[in-house]
Amino acid sequence: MRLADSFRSERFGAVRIHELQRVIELDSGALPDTGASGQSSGSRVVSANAIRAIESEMVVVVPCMNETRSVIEGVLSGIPHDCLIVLVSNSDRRPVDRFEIEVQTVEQFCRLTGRPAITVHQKDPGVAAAFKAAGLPELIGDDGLVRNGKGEAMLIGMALAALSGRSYVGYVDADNYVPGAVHEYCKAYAAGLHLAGSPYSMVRISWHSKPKLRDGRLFFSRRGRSSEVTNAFLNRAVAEYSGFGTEVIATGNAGEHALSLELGLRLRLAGGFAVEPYEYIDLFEQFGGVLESAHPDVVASSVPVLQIETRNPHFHDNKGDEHVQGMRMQALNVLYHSPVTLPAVRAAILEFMVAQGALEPGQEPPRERVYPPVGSLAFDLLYDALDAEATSFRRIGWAPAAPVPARWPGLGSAIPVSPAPAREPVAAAD
Ligand SMILES: Nc1nc2c(ncn2[C@@H]2O[C@H](COP(=O)(O)OP(=O)(O)O)[C@@H](O)[C@H]2O)c(=O)[nH]1
Ligand SMILES: [Mg+2]
Repeated sequence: MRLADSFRSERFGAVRIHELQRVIELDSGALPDTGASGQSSGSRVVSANAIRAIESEMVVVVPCMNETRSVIEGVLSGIPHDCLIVLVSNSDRRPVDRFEIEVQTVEQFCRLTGRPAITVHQKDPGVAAAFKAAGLPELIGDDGLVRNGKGEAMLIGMALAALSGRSYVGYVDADNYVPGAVHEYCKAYAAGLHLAGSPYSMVRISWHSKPKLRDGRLFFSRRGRSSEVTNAFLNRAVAEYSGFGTEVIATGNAGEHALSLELGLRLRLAGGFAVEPYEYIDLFEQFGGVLESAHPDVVASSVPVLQIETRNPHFHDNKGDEHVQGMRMQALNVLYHSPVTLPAVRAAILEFMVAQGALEPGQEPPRERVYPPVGSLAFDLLYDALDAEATSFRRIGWAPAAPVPARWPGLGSAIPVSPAPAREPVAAAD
């Protein structure tokens, strides 16, 4: 894969956000790697071997809620062979058990391709019991089951990725209509993670266009409705520290993204659709140099965020205006309540939300749920309870390294169980 070079980046403490890099060639041939710094010719090649090396260490999590079987099949077909597939479903089990249909689809795919996969259902009482036993009772709602939400599904996926012993986790939505797009996202994850050159790295996708029908014609729009708002406010939050306006963040809502587990297991994930924008905010909170960090070793290192613009059109299920509005507000809710967000940004968020009719004047935005880091879990207890109690936990040609260690092997020390205390900013980030 050949990517355009990223010439500029914006720093927020240890977090280095690289400007958007285009995919120039999906397949760059048998050329050797030119990913190393100092070999810049406007583009960088990541060799097929380097991509494969990452893929064989990557878990791809597919959050899925009531998507059609043929679309799911297409998504599976696009995930590179060496990645381990984890399907986390919140699909209806009555009147028709849609989860069973999904499991059959995954099983059949794995049989034909000779590859492993894991499936799990978010509302399986055994899954709730396992997360409780492993030390994350916050995930459980009043009904005694894991809460609904995409963030919650991603958290389960990350925990299973850690159980697998692999080093990276990537996310691909189950409602992607174009298998070639899924394939490109995964290749871009691997290329980006290879180029990032840090144990604590993240790659986020910005698709080039999203086709829509307008007056009977296909129109390829550049940005989603929700992304524009989320990105504008995230950029404003960064600019307020540096004193310079910026448009560096183009992937605030990126559902398609991947990260090293070294980083992922330290992050606090938010619930629902706040999960993606909150990843940026938590990076700023934990590694931005503004608040005291529980991980001074990471702050002393570097946390690169690569943003890659892919070529395939992003074609996914249209879930309507209300859904988009809801997502946009969840992003603003988490930004508003973050201790790193400066007062001018908070005021702008309030003003925007009132103008949108999402808030009454004088009201505060609601708080979103934020979970402790997945790295705080006792993985041996998690596995034992899933194994014993979770009937939806299907291991298709996959078994963990025995015995499962309590802590993810890549983490030097245990991750603190409780989130780092929220503190007021003490110093400006650079
Ligand atoms: N497991 C699980 N998946 C979910 C949940 N909510 C949404 N999803 C899936 O997450 C992906 C993204 O959700 P979607 O509603 O399409 O949001 P958008 O694409 O960001 O507008 C889709 O594959 C959904 O099926 C949930 O509560 N649990
Ligand atoms: Mg979607």
